[in-house]
Amino acid sequence: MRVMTAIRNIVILTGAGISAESGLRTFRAEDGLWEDHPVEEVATPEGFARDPALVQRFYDERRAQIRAAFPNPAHEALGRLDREFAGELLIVTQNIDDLHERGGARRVLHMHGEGLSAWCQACDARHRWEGALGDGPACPACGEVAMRPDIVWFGEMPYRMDEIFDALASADLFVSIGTSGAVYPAAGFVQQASANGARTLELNLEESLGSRNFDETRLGTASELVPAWVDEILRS
Ligand code: BJW
Repeated sequence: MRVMTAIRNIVILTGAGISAESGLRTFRAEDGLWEDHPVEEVATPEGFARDPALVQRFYDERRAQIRAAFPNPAHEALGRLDREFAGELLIVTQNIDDLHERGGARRVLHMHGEGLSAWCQACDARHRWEGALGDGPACPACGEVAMRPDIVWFGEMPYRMDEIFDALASADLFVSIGTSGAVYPAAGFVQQASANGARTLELNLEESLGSRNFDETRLGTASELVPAWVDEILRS
């Protein structure tokens, strides 16, 4: 058993479960997004090459949903943690929504990209994008019509992996919130953190594929578990 010492360095991994209570659908629940669309159709570069109009429509709809959603108490609690925790903190999110930022968090890394960002395939520029891409807007930087959602699809390299691995190497606490542990490399972070000596905690609605890898799992909704855990950390 590990001896508890003061926590100075926290890495948090979040997944779709933290935004579920804001009305954004998770991926692998019964009402999961992939029901209407097989994953190969909308979340792979091959799917995009095959039918760009369909994929652009799919993400135009997701972008509108993100803009209509609001942060819930779990996002707000992490915003409070970011403001009040004096140590090192990194919130690595797999989510493409901006609810962490709107909940007040600043130290956020979007490893699977951002729904409100567009990436020009002609000049490599990225632009904040709140409207549709399906009607073929020109890139504000180069004028070409070649923009795609700035999302990491299956088979593509997630963003800023070096930063994530550095943070995992020095974390003394790793917390996973609302993720099924089905998608790599994120699903392997718990083992990475653990091997480097971090305590590991999972907060999830139900046991996940990775639960057995955590020192502790707490089951319940993110809007209940996360504020309670943040209180605990800020009191300690
Ligand atoms: C609640 C709650 C509430 C509900 N409160 N909780 C074979 C073996 C191993 C790996 C591979 C393999 N074959 C291929 C791979 C690699 C592949 C992969 O992992 N495939 C798996 C299917 C096996 N991965 C990749 O291709 C990645 N790239 C890659 O690996 O590059 C190479 C590399 C090598 C070495 C180092 C680094 C990289 C890219 C993955 C891209 C994922 N993209 C997506 C879609 C884009 C974003 C979007 O459109 O929104 O990202 S897929 C989708 O899954 C999305 C999510 O971010 C991601 C994770 O899902 P998440 O967040 O866990 O959601 P759910 O729905 O699965 O779970 C929700 C959880 O919440 C559940 O547990 C609920 O219980 C819980 N919950 N309500 C608390 N109220």
